[in-house]
This record gives sequence, structure tokens and C-alpha cells, in this order.
Amino acid sequence: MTEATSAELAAMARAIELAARGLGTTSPNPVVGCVILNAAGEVVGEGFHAYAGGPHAEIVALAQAGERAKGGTAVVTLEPCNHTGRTGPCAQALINAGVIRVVLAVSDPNPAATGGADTLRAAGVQVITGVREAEATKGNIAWLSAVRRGRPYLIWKFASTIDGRSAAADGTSMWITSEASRMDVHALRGTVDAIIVGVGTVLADDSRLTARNLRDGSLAIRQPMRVVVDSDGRTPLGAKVRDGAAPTWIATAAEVGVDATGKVDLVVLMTELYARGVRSALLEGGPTLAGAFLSAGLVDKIVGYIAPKLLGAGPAALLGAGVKTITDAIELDVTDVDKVGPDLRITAVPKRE
Ligand code: AOF
Ligand code: ZN
Repeated sequence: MTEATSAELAAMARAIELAARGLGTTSPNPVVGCVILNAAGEVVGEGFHAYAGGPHAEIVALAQAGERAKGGTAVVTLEPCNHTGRTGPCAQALINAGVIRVVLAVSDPNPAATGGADTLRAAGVQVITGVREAEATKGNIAWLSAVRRGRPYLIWKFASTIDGRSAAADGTSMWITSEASRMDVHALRGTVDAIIVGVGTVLADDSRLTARNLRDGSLAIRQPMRVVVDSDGRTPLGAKVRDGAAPTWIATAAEVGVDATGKVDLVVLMTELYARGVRSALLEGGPTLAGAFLSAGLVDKIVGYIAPKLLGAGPAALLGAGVKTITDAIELDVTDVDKVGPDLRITAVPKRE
């Protein structure tokens, strides 16, 4: 059978669900889920990847299935790995367990690990690819796009009034959006590996840029790296980002190098972040840095919190994005619109030609 059966389609939906349990804890590795069906098509094992360095999803599911995997099928959201990294090759483990068929959703773009499907086929295992591929891709979007491009998946977050302003005329910007939106931002911070801001934001707000728990304000267990883009090294020694509560990188022009505008080269910065294990990052401010990232085509997703307020004056949420005339506008596709407390949360992705 060269197409997935209905039992396998159902198992893939389940595997995608299992994979999602690893979201936020597997980086720099992907989220992966696996279901083992016995020869009769019954579920005999389930597993997901929980943390980098831990057993891969296939190994967890095989352990649960034991002897019952023999003559059965492995349904997995990512092509089984072919390499010995922190753990052994899953393709070989599946062969050793006597699995005769593997159904997978997405091929592995990681050059170190790819080739599992070929190894399985060479051992006589039937391999079906591309099953529920779009859903599995969505569940792993940050990791997949990061690995394919060699730079982190970047989310630009901003808060503004309905008339697009991020501060009042006198520069005051505290509490533009509601408490509910600010809590939502903390949850968002908890899903990424790094938070990026410009030095202007540090100088203006002196925020901690940590992810805090929604209930009591205590620090979340996993802290994203704080990255301050600071061409001239102006981050004060006493700035809260230097409090040691999370790994912090003050990225200066001297260290990273500069682009044609004389500012920190953002492409180099992103490549360096990837090398440091960052697969997803949240860009939080300010407007000029956001403009530079957007015009360089480095933003993958936009989350805007829009407060039901009008100011009529004051700085814009975005500046200097390289748009001079209407035909230069950065076109977006809105993927979600939600109400967060009294505010609107708009999620969008740049249209790519
Ligand atoms: C995972 N979990 O369930 C699967 C992965 O660092 P290692 O040795 O654990 O290898 C990580 C690579 O293995 C990862 O980038 C991906 O290409 C492949 N498959 N990884 O962390 C899993 N199946
Ligand atoms: Zn593996």
C-alpha cells in the first residue's frame, strides 16, 4: 500500500498532538511525535520528544511497544534520524525492532540527521512520506524554518493604539495595552529561545525582559536569552537586563560587525544566534530596530496588540522599514484575530514572493 491507511492517518493526527507536548522544551531540537501500530493496525506504542538530549520520539514509542512492534508500522511526524548525535540513529532502531513500514509527515532538513528514509528503504522497509505534512509543518514551523534558513524564526511583537502609536507625545508608553495583553506577552516569551530589543528600549524602559509566570509573577523555569542590539555599547552597567536572571548578550558593532548603514549587521547577528542554539526569537522593540529587521526580510511572524485608545500624536510602532511609496508597503496575510482582555491581538505573516 503506497498511500496511508485510515488507521495511519488517525495515528499521524495523534502523533502531531503528542509532538506538541514538547513545544517550548526541545529547542534547539524539533518537536516530534511517534505512534507504533502492530501488524493488525492497533496502537501499541506512543512517544514524543521531551527535551534536547533526551530520547527521540521513535525510541520512546518503540520502548512502549516492545515485541509488538515486529511486523508493524511506525507513524512519525519527522523523518527518523540517520545519525548518532546525542542519541543513536532512529532509522536503525526501527529496523532492529522489526518495523516493516514507516509513515512520515515531513522530511528532515537537518543535514546532520537526514537520510533516514533511504536507510529504511535500503533495509526493505516500506516508507510513505508527506502524510499530514501541512499540519505537522505548522506544529514545527519555528524549528523547520530555522534549520532550512540557518537563522532563527523571528516573531515581531508590538503594542500600539488603534491609531498606530506606541507612546504618547511626551514619550510616556507605560500601560498602552491591558494587563491581559502583558500576561499574554509573558506566555509568548516562554515559547521562544531569545528576546531581542534595541538599546533604545533598554534606555527608555529598563525592562527585565524575563518570562514570568502568569499567576504570581515569579520567574518561569526556562528563560529565553536576552539580546540587546547595541551598536555603540550604551547599555548601562546597572541595566536590569544585566541582572543575571537570564543569559544575556549585548551585541555590539565591534563584536558582530556592521552593515552598510553602520549599525549592527542583523544578518550576521541572526546567523550567530542560530550558532548559539537559538531557533526562535521574539523581537520586542523599538520601532527603528523593527523597521531594520523587517526591511531586511528577517521577520517571519507579527503579533500586534492593539489597544482601544487613540493618541493622535506620538511615535509610531514602526519606523524606517524602507517604505517610500505605497507600492513598497510590506504586505501581510492576517492569520488570526483575537480579543485579549479589551485589546485586539492580530497575528500576521509577511507575504513572500
Ligand atoms: C529530536 N527528537 O524525536 C527526533 C529528532 O541532538 P540529537 O542527537 O538528539 O539529534 C537531533 C536531531 O535528530 C534533530 O535535529 C532532528 O534532525 C533529528 N530527529 N530529533 O530531537 C526526535 N526524531
Ligand atoms: Zn532520532
